[in-house]
Amino acid sequence: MRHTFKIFSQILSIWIFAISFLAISPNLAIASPIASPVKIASVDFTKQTAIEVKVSLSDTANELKFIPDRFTFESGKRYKLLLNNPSGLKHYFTSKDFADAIWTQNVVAGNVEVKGNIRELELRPNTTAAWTFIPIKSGTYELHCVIAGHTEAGMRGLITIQPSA
Ligand SMILES: [Cu+2]
Repeated sequence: MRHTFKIFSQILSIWIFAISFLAISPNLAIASPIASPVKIASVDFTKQTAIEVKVSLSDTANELKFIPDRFTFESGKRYKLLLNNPSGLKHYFTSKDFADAIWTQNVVAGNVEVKGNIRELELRPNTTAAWTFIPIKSGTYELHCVIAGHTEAGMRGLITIQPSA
């Protein structure tokens, strides 16, 4: 009987200790990792404001070059490449490796919006197009115009995708 009372009083004292501890530290449960899980940031890349970059395919003097001919993009950012052909000749913006390293949201030309993968763009004289994309894979990609003689004459460039900062 005495032994039972001793065990009972020990259990009771443990309970009193536990209850008083919780009363003193009411934030203990909230501070536990189960109560406050790590928040994982969700990012919708397509909702970023597009960074506008302009490129001219040749010029009014029909020079065979891209203006500018060097581009640097950052992986994970959203860009709108505004292409313009002010010359009297048809030109191409061709960079198939670059096209494989990006995700194309759309290409808008005139009243038409094209969604899905784009490999190259052909711009007839005095036309424009807007290519919205998000770079995915870093690297340096060669750009050129596929019309016979144009690459050789200087219609080429380099596109660099840098890893996200
Ligand atoms: Cu050309």
